[in-house]
Amino acid sequence: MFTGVNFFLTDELLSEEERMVRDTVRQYVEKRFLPLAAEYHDKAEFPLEVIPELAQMGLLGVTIPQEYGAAGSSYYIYGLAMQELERGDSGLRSFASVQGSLVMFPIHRYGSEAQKQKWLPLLASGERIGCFGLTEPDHGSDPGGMRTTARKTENGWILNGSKMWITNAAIAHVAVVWAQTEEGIRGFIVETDRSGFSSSVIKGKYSLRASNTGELIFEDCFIPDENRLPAAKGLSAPLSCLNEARYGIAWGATGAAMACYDEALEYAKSRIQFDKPIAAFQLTQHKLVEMASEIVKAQLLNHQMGRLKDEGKAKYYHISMAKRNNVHQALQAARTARTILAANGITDEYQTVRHLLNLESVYTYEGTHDIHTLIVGEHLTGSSAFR
Ligand code: TGC
Ligand code: FAD
Repeated sequence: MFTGVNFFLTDELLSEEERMVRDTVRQYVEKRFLPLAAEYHDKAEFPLEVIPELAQMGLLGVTIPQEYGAAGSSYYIYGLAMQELERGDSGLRSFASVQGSLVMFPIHRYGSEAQKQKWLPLLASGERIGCFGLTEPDHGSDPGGMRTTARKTENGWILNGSKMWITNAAIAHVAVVWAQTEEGIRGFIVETDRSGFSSSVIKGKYSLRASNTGELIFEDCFIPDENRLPAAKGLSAPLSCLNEARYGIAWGATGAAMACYDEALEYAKSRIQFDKPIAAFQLTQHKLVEMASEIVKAQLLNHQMGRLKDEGKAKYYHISMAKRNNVHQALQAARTARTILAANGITDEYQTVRHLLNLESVYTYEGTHDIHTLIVGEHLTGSSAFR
């Protein structure tokens, strides 16, 4: 049984409730998800069967208030839950991130009361799946340049354009879509059975295979007025949703690092070469110490970020620093763990290589490592280096 990494007694930083939620999700991942993980990675599908179970545990829209059918928990609990889900697979955490932070959050923050009443309970229960369309084929790091348009007509809007690399694209019932209008960028709730809407799956991924990734296409797709998010105005609206998801990713990546470290440590203690466990060689110990040290640092960063977020003091640049650091370190940990597992480390008998492949996507999505460098750099220096 996975017991986490408690080297600096970071478990003592948790309240009883926080520890209980963390342990519940941990056990779920261990007993229910991990036995499925390699199979779904191989099939390149998201395991739809887990959705009602995630909902049951309150993991869809963790911080959305209970009056809308969600858990109404703290951001700290949200973070711990994402850590444990990504200990299983980044695709599992991605599903929860997108549903909660990128679909339910914008509806809750920018939607009308009618939109909230209609959509949030269905999304919290997993009866409806959502996706978030910001990135386009020619606009990834620079979403402000998006070309998808929403043209005003009588009683509604006509959407034209496409969104690329969208998590849940082909399994979603509803998409939160960002488009250029005459008044600037606006957000729309688009049911995926609307005429003029289509989606396709991106095949051939080596990374995040147990996650559905695809394209959204809008061809004169009519959206009624009541589907526009009334309070979402300008690029800051979708960027505010990214802050929520990036927060969860900083915790999640730490979970993936913990999984790789745990697997490498256990392997090193039992694998004998030159008549000794490889854990007894100095070079292996150096690798394990580096991994453990970076995990502890990431845990402490998450802890402070989580407390700040619950106090309303976490700024976008805090979250960027944590996403940047923790994903980078998780990727390093996965690579190092793979070297300890050596040949065995390239098979799906072990989790490490799956995490390693997944983390390549995590390094890129929700703002690449470079973009987060520039976000933090701009805050530190006062000079923007994006353009
Ligand atoms: P810039 O001029 O800096 O900003 C435009 C407006 O937005 C405000 N703003 C923010 N607001 C909230 N949160 C933030 N983090 C914000 N950053 C900026 C800013 O104050 C301004 O407001 P206003 O009122 O003055 O208009 O915009 P820019 O065009 O220069 O771009 C800035 C940049 C590069 C930082 C941003 O565009 C960016 O973050 N790019 C990365 C794109 C990205 O992260 N895409 C993610 C797509 S979703 C995804 O990947 C899901 S994967 C999920 C999963 O499966 O887990
Ligand atoms: P580009 O923006 O083309 O960047 C290419 C390279 O140039 C990168 O190394 C980048 O860091 C660098 N670069 C760019 N600009 C600068 C600069 N100013 N200075 C220095 N270097 C720079 N998007 C969604 O909207 N919704 C989703 O649900 C979603 N899910 C995703 C799931 C997966 C599996 C993946 C891989 C992506 C997903 N994305 C999603 C898209 C993701 O957010 C983008 O891939 C990401 O923002 C980067 O965009 P890009 O791939 O077009 O790279």
